[in-house]
Amino acid sequence: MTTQILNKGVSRRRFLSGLVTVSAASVVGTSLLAPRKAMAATDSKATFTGNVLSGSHWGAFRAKVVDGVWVDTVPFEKDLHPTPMINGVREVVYNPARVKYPMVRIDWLKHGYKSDTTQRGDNRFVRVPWSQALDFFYHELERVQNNYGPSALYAGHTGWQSVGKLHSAGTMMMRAIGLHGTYLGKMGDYSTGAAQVILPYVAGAMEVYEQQTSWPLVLENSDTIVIWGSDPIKNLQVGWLVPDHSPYAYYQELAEKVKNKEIKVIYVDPVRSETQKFVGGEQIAVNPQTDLPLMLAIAHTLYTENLYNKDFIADYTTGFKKFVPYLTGESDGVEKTPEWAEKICGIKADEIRALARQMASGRTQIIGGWCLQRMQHGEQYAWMLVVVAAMLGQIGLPGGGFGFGWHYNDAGSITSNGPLMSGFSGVTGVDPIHNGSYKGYSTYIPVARFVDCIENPGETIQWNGHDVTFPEMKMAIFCGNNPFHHHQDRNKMIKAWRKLETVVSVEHQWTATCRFADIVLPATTTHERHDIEQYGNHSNAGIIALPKVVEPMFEAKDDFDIFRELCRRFGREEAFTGGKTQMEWIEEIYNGARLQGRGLGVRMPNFKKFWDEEGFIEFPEGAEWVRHESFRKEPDLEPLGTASGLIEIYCKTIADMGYDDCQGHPMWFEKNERSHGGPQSNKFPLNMQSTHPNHRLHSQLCSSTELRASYSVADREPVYISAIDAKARGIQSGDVVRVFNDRGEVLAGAVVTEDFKSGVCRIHEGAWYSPLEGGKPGTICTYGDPNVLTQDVGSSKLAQATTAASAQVDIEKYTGKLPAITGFNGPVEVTDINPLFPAMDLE
Ligand SMILES: Nc1nc2c(c(=O)[nH]1)N[C@H]1C(S)=C(S)[C@@H](COP(=O)(O)OP(=O)(O)OC[C@H]3O[C@@H](n4cnc5c(=O)[nH]c(N)nc54)[C@H](O)[C@@H]3O)O[C@H]1N2
Ligand SMILES: Nc1nc2c(c(=O)[nH]1)N[C@H]1C(S)=C(S)[C@@H](COP(=O)(O)OP(=O)(O)OC[C@H]3O[C@@H](n4cnc5c(=O)[nH]c(N)nc54)[C@H](O)[C@@H]3O)O[C@H]1N2
Ligand SMILES: [Mo]
Repeated sequence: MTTQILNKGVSRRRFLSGLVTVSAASVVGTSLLAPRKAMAATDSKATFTGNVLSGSHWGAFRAKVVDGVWVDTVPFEKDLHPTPMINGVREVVYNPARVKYPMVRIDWLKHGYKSDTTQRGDNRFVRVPWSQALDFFYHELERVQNNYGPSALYAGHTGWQSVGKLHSAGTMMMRAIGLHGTYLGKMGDYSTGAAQVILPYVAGAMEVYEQQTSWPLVLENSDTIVIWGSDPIKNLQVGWLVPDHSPYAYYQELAEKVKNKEIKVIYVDPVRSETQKFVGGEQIAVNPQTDLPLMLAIAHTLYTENLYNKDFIADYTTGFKKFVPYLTGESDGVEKTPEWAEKICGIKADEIRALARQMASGRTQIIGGWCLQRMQHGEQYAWMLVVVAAMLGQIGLPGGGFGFGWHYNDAGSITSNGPLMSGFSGVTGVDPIHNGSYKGYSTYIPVARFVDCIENPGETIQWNGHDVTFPEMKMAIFCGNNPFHHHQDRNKMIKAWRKLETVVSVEHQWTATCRFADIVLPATTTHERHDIEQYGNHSNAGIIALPKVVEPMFEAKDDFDIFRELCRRFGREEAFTGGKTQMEWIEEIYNGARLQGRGLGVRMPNFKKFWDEEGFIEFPEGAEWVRHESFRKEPDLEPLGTASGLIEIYCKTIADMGYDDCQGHPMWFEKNERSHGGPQSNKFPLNMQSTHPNHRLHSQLCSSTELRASYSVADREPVYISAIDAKARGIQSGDVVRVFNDRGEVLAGAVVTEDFKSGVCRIHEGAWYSPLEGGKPGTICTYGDPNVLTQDVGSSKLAQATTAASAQVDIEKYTGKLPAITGFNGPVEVTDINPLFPAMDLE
């Protein structure tokens, strides 16, 4: 998929070719392995030359610094499978989109909260002094709390920020704003919004973020592994904490076993994934959004051919009897046979039967991804996968059952015996100054419905058995996330945004969210401040120091200092800092782990030795582990967290909510738009995936110019299109194309590929929104943001999660004059206005 675009005359010197699987020691020069004495917290950096060990969402690395400038990046020698993205991290510090100074949108500077909000997005800003920007921020908090109360202030919406136990940008924001007043919060996230709501009812836990069975046990015990809509090789490149990439070694072993026919791996995916290319195996190229019919037909086969585990169903589940009439068609007149499913999902009935028999023929591990729950009725996929696993009866056995988190956070690695570090806390126990009334509005909203909330104040929706009444949002604060990348239906969003009086963005990259903000505050990157982080996610392989690599650029301040100074304005500075400096916080976090380590028999050096000399501590390896094993061994003593303590194939709690779009057992619901003969497919025949990027973390690194040049096509974000669909449209690799539907249009660079089934295309999420006419709804995006094309409706009344994956588009060759790409150059600075004497009435 990526190979055609990796040779564009860009200097390839820096880029590793694919995942580096050789021992990194052969890549790392000996000088890099020397102790890091020179990097003490107190050292002057301006002229520093040397190597700094640090970490990121993309892994740990040694930064090569010359005269205070970060010039090169070498993967950490303990990371045997570093991602090529590590080379883009340096460019987070140095790129044209860095937020350099506090900036205020010109019309907001003139008229404050009464500004002309239709100008938002035109990207004209005025540089102001820090003190003034923070005065504005504080003034707006006061005004909104006094005039409207907490429900008008939205400040709990967080995102992928950066690693570091201290500098958690979202936590800093919530701690500081929470000291000033209460505010409107959010529930759930974009990642697993549907699965995390339904799985606790069905399987007793969220399942998505939990550790999975240790890979060595899977490799030893599984006969078949079914990877259902998941791409671990692509997605394990990043981690919420610093990833150690240790699972890649197991995927290599798996590839060996596939080659030797010891394990069969089957991918249910409309696309030949990076994992399939890495591991090998067979693909069931299901039509997009039709996995439920396929799963139901598997269940039907298991049932009618008597291949299901009756003892497991009897002892560990509840409600099977209420589900069977749906399978047989007794309840709705439609028998869920493979022949029925074939017409919808595009997989031959015989192939479906063979798949069901294969799964029942031995030990089968089911690995489910999350994209399938990021679509309409996404809850059904998660539920039905558990039901199929329950019918196979191997839940809790090594190498059997289901798992929903294998592609995330080093899952399947062996968790160490080390202590876990705590972090900076979002709550202080100190009362806020303002604690006003929510006036009958909800105190929280489901996160993916936040634009609906702005658009429809007063409206009541259903969410997880509750009424949620949208308040009238007036002010929103974003810190460590990028809603103008992550939210769906950009043009709807731009229109709704105009209702907000004041938007604050704390950022180090001039994202589209900054363009659509009123006050922009420049933050430092991780690499311009000190911090500490866990090395390895589920593996918790150790602790790594994240010392400053370079001095802060321009006027950037640490989130800690930004919010500390904000809190000073209302007398809560001490409450915010807890009376500690940043280094004291880092030391305390370390010492907490050190103390815990003693109880575990893990000896750690004192903080000074760790920080000044070692910089990295490795924990002793822990024991292998099997997910759901305790439940299987002792269902009475270790019940699941469901109402019945059992797996709920029929769930009374959900049935009692009375929702039409999520009922008492898993079902197939038609989508409002779908490819392959589904609704809207005549008009917009291609399902557009906006899966997670192979070359980025969401929108992060998109502004890394050199890295972007390694994958962009004609300077645009790639759109992957099947050879058949490309031929029918006269499109070739390298062409600039227009991707469009009734919601909007984007330009993108075509990559024609045999990896995609006809009727499916893909633009990775996170491509920066780059409007031709900034702020104008409907304007074409010159770079290729897929969220111009996605729809913004909830998955169902149960979870109200994002449905980004339910999007239909068409593509044509673009023959017009090519517009320049607008997204990556920062703001248009207006200088003929005196920022110190704004016309704005601060009342
Ligand atoms: N169409 C479509 N849309 C999607 C998805 C999809 O699959 N398809 N996936 C969704 C999912 S699962 C997710 S998790 C979201 C991700 O959505 P986000 O979390 O909003 O995405 P990021 O691009 O990681 O945004 C993080 C922002 O924080 C900034 N940042 C980094 N470090 C710091 C810091 O130290 N301080 C401050 N103040 N800022 C910092 C970065 O520059 C970046 O702009 O996207 C969602 N959107
Ligand atoms: N490189 C990289 N890794 C990441 C991230 C990143 O931004 N970059 N983000 C991280 C985050 S925050 C999250 S939430 C996770 C996301 O993890 P997921 O949501 O699981 O990942 P995606 O990459 O969106 O999609 C996974 C697979 O679903 C398949 N798929 C799409 N539609 C269908 C369908 O209709 N049926 C079937 N059967 N399969 C389908 C896609 O082809 C793809 O192979 O990834 C994490 N890992
Ligand atoms: Mo996510």
